Amino acid sequence: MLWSSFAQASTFMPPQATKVAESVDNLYIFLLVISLIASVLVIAAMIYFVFKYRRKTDNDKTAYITHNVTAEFLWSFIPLVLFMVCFAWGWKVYHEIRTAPEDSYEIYVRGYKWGWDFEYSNGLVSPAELYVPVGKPVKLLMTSSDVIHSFFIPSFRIKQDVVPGRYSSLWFEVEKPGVYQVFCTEYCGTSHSGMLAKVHAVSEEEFDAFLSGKALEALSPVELGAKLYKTRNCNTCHSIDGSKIIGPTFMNSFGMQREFTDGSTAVVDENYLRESILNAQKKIVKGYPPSMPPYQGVLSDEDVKALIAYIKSLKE
Ligand code: HEC
Ligand SMILES: [Cu+2]
Repeated sequence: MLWSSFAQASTFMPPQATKVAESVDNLYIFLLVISLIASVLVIAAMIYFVFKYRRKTDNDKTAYITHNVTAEFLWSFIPLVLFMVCFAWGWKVYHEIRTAPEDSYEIYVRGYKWGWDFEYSNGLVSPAELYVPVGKPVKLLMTSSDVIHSFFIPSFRIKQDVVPGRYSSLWFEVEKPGVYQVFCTEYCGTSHSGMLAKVHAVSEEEFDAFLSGKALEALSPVELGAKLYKTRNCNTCHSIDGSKIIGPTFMNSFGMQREFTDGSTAVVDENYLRESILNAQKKIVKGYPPSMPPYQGVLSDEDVKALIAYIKSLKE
């Protein structure tokens, strides 16, 4: 549709991947256009009156004006009509965004500091990668295991707070296959900006293959660890090239001697890595802040094993 591609181009929005995105943009550009027209009219009238009614001589007198029914009616009635249009249109789009179709495919979402887990009806848990079938309505049931987060997919024009202790929901139907970015849009601490995920909108067959878990099992522990390092956002605090970010680098860390804030020391071995990943607060490495979140209950034994294998592999 011409209007809607105009809407997208003129608002600098990311590509519209859903029908809802189109509806949101259309309303948005309507608001933008009428605001623009109103501003031009008001400012033009103002400039015109400034010249027309300016004080011309020292003893100019202001005319005695009581009121003007026509003018007063028009400046009330025209905005009223415009506001009612915005209200009705907005309500329609809001309704579209809030009501998930009955036959939606349900996926559970868990937000935590700092990442997203997606859980499917067959028990498969996918960190940071949300796979959905194209052309089918999908409903997300979302909760948080710590603080308030917010789930935002710009290309779908939808966003919803994710709150501990209750479920909130969102729905969408992706029209075009592709990969779309997810952001957390509620400031939630140090790595809030790294709290990212990707939506993979794939064909029905690819979705079924993903659900059967084939793609995941094919990874070796080191490969899985490398993947978790990114999807679990370890990379926001730990580098793998020797540089210091927020935490120590993983490069060459295995086998090193570590000194802790309480004066004790330890060699970096498998058990130390395991404890550091699951409960970093137990031993704080000297010279670093105690800012690493605990991963107990977040990462599975399998995940921890893979991360350790990955850290061990980073030697030069
Ligand atoms: C918010 C930043 C942050 C995130 C995210 C984070 N860490 Fe850490 N990590 C730290 C800091 C800071 C330290 C050093 C202080 C300490 O010992 O707790 C540390 C220490 C460690 C240590 C001990 C390192 C050593 O060389 O002694 C390991 C192992 C570790 N983190 C693994 C991980 C893994 C695996 C992840 C991802 C699942 C992760 N961290 C995510 C900040 C972070
Ligand atoms: Cu967040």
